[in-house]
Amino acid sequence: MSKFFENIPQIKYEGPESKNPFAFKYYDPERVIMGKTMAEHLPFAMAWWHNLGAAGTDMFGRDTADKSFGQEKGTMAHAKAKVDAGFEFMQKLGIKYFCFHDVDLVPEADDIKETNARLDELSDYILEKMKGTDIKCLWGTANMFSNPRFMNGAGSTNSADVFCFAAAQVKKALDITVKLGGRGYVFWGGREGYETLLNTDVKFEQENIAKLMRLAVDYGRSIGFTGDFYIEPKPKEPMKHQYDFDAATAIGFVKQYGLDKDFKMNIEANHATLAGHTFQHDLRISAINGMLGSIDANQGDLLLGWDTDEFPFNVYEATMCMYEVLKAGGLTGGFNFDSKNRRPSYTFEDMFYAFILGMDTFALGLIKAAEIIEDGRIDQFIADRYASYKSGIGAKIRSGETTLAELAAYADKLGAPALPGSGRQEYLETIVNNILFR
Ligand code: XUL
Ligand code: CO
Repeated sequence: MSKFFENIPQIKYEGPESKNPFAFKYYDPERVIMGKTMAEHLPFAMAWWHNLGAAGTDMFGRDTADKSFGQEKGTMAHAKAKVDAGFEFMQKLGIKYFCFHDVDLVPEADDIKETNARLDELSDYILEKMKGTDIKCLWGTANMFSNPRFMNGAGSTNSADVFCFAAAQVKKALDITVKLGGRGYVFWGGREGYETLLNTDVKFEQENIAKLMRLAVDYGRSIGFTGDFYIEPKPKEPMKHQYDFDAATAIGFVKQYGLDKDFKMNIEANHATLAGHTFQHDLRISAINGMLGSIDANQGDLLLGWDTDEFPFNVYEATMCMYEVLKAGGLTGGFNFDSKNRRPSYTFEDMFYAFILGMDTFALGLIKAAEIIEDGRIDQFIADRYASYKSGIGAKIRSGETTLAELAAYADKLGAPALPGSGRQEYLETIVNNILFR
């Protein structure tokens, strides 16, 4: 094994009383909760781009972290050193999955044939590395937003040549995902949107995005990809308006274009909050449509209007997330830390602290969500709240055995109906606090 992180010990579970910064306080992979181990509930993944690539550059300043891993950046030697560092990192934390964009793996060449040859070489190297470990690919994707050719989108571009280029990248990214045993394939439409309607044919662009997705499904199935395709909704940034605004919009889109058998949602916390929702909201909307597939685990800063991709720290949010995941019966995907260290946290130790924080936050969320469900008071309250639909006129409404005229006649007899009953929000929030802090 490589030795990039030789000063960092193997990260183990030591429990909430531990003061060891290189230990889990809540993530105990073997602990059984509601019939499954924590490791089964929480298939954590490392995002290749943030963890092995992002070095702190922002719009006002350059890198603060050294992610050269002893090689010159932009070379295949560097790409391989990232594989070595990534596997050492995942093994030290007990992380079983990784996610990648094509150009996270290798430096992009001017000619796509050369980029694809590099991807073949590097994926062979990863496959070799995977042997003897239990590390696998969670999902792959194509970066169709960084290169200037995608300035007007990929599926939604005005240029048929650029559309073909996007198709070529999707094809290769699918090949590599299948080769690495990926569970899923993601479409995040960072530039699938518009800056101004004055130059945009929205219907035409949306039809073309759907065509690219259909072509991807057909090709993926033809090469033996049996996993889920995911849309990762986001309302804006980099575009002013992105078509996959939120879960509800993206679900409507896949249903409209007949893609709903093959697609689920990959919900990112910080994208949901940018759309003006809670993380829990987009998880619930996906789950009730049978489309809660995977999660990009991070958190935003509600004081800032952009995608800060912070490591998850908010235990309330994580608890409500895990409540939705448990209720939905789990994910077909996993929990990808689409999160990056803050710019001043530039050391290798910080990379480990960040993952320990994120994994412990979700582990604690899982423990608390299971306690809320097992406690039962919230579920009971919700069941009671809708009890008027269990019998009588309510049951007829639910079963569809009534007419508007019958309901109007029923209302006539009521005079003024009673108030619908207290929502008891504060009582319910007290239950959550009580379970969180007992
Ligand atoms: C960008 C984002 C992407 C996707 C994959 O906001 O979340 O990294 O997860 O393209
Ligand atoms: Co993401």
